Amino acid sequence: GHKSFVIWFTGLSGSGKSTIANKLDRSLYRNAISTYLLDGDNLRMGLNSDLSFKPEDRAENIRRVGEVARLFVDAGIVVLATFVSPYREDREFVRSLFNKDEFIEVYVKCNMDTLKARDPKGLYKKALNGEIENFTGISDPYEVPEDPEIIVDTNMMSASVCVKQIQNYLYNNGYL
Ligand code: GGZ
Repeated sequence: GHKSFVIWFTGLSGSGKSTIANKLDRSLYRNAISTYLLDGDNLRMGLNSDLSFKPEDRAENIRRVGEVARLFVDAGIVVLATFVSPYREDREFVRSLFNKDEFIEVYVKCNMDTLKARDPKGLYKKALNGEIENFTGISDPYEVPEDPEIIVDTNMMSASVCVKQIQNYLYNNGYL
């Protein structure tokens, strides 16, 4: 079998984390790799339904997801995790649960102007109108990753090209 690891996608709401992770997931599946996708939207409906978007609750959200990812990796599964995970300290905690070669941080980068223009769920509009508290990038900070393994820029590149970039990283570093 293959070795298991986590690909941790961090970036603002609407930056493209889920789209890229879903495409990558399908491509890994076609390569007979066992994967599991942990997503902010679905985890917050169940395991983390008690948590808000206040800083201490986001920290707890990310802590729990990190521990779940650890369990999946122990079970031999490749985890794709997509969380805004805006605070550096919380991401570093998750990283600390893994060996160096088990954790790949992908910063999904996108301009605020593009995010406001895309805004498929109308969240930026609401946040700008003050209808959503602690909205990342508007009324709450996003701490840009200092040394991520991969940066994909979704202003410049399609989701397919971003997936290709990640696949190249995995191939060049012996993950595939
Ligand atoms: C950021 C929020 C907020 C606030 C609701 N700030 O685009 P989406 O809708 O589907 O992705 C966002 C998701 C973020 O949940 P995470 O668990 O990934 O966040 S964190 O890692 O910070 O704990 C967005 C929606 O939830 N959403 N309110 N205030 N995103």
